[in-house]
Amino acid sequence: MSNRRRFLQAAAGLVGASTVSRLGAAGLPEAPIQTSAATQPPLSPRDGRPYQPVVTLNGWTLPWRMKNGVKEFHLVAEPVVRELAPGMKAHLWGYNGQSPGPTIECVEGDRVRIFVTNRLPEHTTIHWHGVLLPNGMDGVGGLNQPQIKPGKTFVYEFDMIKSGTFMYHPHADEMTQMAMGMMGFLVVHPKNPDFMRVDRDFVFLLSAYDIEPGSYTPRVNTMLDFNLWTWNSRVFPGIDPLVARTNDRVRIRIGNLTMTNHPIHLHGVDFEVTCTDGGWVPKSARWPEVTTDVAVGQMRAIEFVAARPGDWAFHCHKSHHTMNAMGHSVPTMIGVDHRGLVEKINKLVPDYMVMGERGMADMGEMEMPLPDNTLPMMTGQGQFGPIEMGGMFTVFKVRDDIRPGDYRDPGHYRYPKGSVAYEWTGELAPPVRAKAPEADAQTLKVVKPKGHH
Ligand SMILES: [Cu+2]
Repeated sequence: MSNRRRFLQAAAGLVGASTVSRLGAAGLPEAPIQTSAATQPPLSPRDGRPYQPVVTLNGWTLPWRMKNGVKEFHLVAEPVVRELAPGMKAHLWGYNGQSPGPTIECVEGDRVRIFVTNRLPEHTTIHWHGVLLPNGMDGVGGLNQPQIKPGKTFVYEFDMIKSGTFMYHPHADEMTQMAMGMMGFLVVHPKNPDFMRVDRDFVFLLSAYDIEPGSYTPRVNTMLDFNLWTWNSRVFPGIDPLVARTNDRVRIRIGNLTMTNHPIHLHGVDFEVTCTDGGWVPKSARWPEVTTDVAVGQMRAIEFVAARPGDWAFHCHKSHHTMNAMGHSVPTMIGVDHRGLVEKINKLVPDYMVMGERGMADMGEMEMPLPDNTLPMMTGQGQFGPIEMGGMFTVFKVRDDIRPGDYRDPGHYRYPKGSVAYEWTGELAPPVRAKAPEADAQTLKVVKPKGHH
């Protein structure tokens, strides 16, 4: 190799290291990195077809560049540090500085070119879940393409022939890479911006981690006993509220890439499922719900009019999924009388506390000594006291005075006078208990099947 060629290569290396955008202009689009876990404002399209952008809960949308009519994106698969909630960080794998990766948004009819650079210690690929595309772009390592080795960049290019909500995730060492947080949303907006138009459009992915209290890295071999149930790799109270103005039409798109189903429940409205990862649901095929089960590998978009102002709970209905890291082997102590026991044990173990002899609600206020980098099991403070929730829980906040495009937390709801449940302080009559009628007692006769003793 000549000295001149060596000099040119060194110069090119310098350019690449110092100015990302100049490198982009030379060939590869730049790969923006986002490390904040705050919900970023929607990214309105600068060029290309117009659309109404989505808001990624505690996340962001990946900027693109237009090159000769093709939308170019650059994803970088890499180790990331993600704050799950204030007080706990996790060492995960993700894309462009975060887990989940940035949301990719484009429009039906777009041709997209997605560069994928692998900065992980092992090979990877990306599968575009739900997208109708040529077989060689489907991203199943070994089946459709060679895996992307560490340090290498692959290019995926295809036409978005159908609008809807899709996901992306590796199809290489999936168990490890998805347990480490590698996933993202892919939203294809309809070519007609008035089709299925809403005022607010939120997206988030369900993921789950098994992180031993006091440690940082998920255990990747866990099958079911996960201890952190997350929305966009965040747990309550680290999940931002979803904010809407009274009478806004709202869509919430929820993708599930955990190992179990999640019945997602919203208070204060009835909604319809209007889209799955298979496409839009025709009006005639929808029915009203207040909970929709999102199975593994599914996306459900729910839609409704935010008719009632207030602070409405929004959560997974599996009660263990609204808890943060907990020991699964804690015995149930309801009804067990511990009087005198604590004092005795405290002589041996100074920090010992009795848990749950009247239920577990005290956990919401309990200031137990926790290992470093560990969240309380349930937490979050409301205007009336501890909310006693963790995990997959947040608040849907509807207010009359929210401006279009404003997603900031409006604070606690100010209840109109006399509209909150209150304590009864009058007389209490003794309870009248019903007696079992004689007739019922007679029919309660146990008949043993013949041949049994
Ligand atoms: Cu759940």
